[in-house]
Amino acid sequence: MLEIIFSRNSLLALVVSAVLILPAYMPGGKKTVCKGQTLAKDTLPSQAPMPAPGPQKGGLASLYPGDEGIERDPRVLFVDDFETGTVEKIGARWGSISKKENIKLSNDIHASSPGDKSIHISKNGHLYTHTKGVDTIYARFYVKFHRKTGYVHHFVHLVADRTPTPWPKGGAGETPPGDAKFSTGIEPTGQWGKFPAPGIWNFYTYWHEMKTKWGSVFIGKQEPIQPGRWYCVEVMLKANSSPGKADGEQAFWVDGQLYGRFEGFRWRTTDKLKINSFWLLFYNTDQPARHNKDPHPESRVMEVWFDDVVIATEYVGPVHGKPRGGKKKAKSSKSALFTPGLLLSEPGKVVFSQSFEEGAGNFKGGSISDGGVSGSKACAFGPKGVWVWDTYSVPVKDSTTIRLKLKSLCDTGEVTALIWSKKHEDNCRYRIGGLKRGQWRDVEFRAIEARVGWGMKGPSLDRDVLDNIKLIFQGSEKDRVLLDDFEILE
Ligand SMILES: [Ca+2]
Repeated sequence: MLEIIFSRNSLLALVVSAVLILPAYMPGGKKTVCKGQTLAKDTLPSQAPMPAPGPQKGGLASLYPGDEGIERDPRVLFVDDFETGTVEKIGARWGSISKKENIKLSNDIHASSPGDKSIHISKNGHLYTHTKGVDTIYARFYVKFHRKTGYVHHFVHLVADRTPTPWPKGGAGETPPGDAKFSTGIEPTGQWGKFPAPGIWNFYTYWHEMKTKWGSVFIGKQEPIQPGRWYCVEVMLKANSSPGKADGEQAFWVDGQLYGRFEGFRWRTTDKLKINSFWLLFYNTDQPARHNKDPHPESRVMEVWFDDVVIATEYVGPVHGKPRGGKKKAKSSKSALFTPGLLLSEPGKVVFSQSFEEGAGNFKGGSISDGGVSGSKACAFGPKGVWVWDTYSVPVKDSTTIRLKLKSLCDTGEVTALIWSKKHEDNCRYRIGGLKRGQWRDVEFRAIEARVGWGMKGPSLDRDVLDNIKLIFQGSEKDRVLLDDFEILE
């Protein structure tokens, strides 16, 4: 999954973002300004069960010495202290792990650690998980880079994803639609060789109003990260309060000190888009060594340790004090994606289906053929496609789902679904990739994932009516793809 990462080409982005958005935190400014205080009060839920401790009071962690029991606080969304289970079990509860062979448990722990273990990633790897969708999120984690670390390509991300999948989606060099996705990464950057590896912390951010397709960079306090030293890092991402308002924010703290705060973002165009994904990512290529003119990239050791991840709707802060009962283990969280319907409403009942046993029905352009699923009949179609019109009519909601099975009988690996939108007077598209010759592929997508434009960056079918579909592919006239078990669910 790691090949689908963003790619940094951000000199231009840096210049653009530095001009357009001034950081609220000015290096060298008075520390007593501490806007974080106001921030925490502003985001306090009116029925908070306990007073919300802002950064000045040590955060949620100050209520739970040694983080003991912090996972039971209703404001806490996800906890992992890496004290429980093997790497495989950790990957299973997060929902997605990549390059498992590079990930190990370690006895290297930070000075305030209430436990015995951390997690260690060498070269490349990730853990990816989901929380309940929220409008404001804080993610605190401990991190240490190897004392011989080089520059890092991509690092830890927070993501708002309208249609979350267990794995991180691609998006390198693509501006995400404002109703579908935004993300921010807290990353070390060498700033083109200005700082020794791994550099200083910065945000690397993708949203629909970013000024270049490679995202934007936001620099906070320019204090070089020391290799071989544990840090407590905390990231806040706050969505804009309504689609028309540019009052979104992002901020980060290092060892409890505010290092950067940035305001004025219209992150999203619908409040149906929530922050719901956390990506503990360590991604390395040889590109950052080149960009930072590292004279000795061969001597670098690309390794990192993480520990004590706490994700909450309020400021968490560094681990405070010791657990009452000595060493402790948290009850580790599980991905919110394991709770059906929590992040995305489940598909409703089947409102239309066609299995081609009694002929093509209202499907045009194809021909009935043997070789369907489990010895049944299927519909074979060529590059010009197969289509069905005015046979069903379904108001599009988040739950509206299209299911079908495809088998390529030729070399084409991709079929495009075209759905005509009366609202937009244009085709909405959804690309179905990864087809392998001679293999059935189960396809399921949401109607709201189909979008106008070749790049699928235009408006979606949201609140439209789904009453047609056409499947096409690129190939020669003789090429065929089989379609079977087509279904529309409410
Ligand atoms: Ca631990």
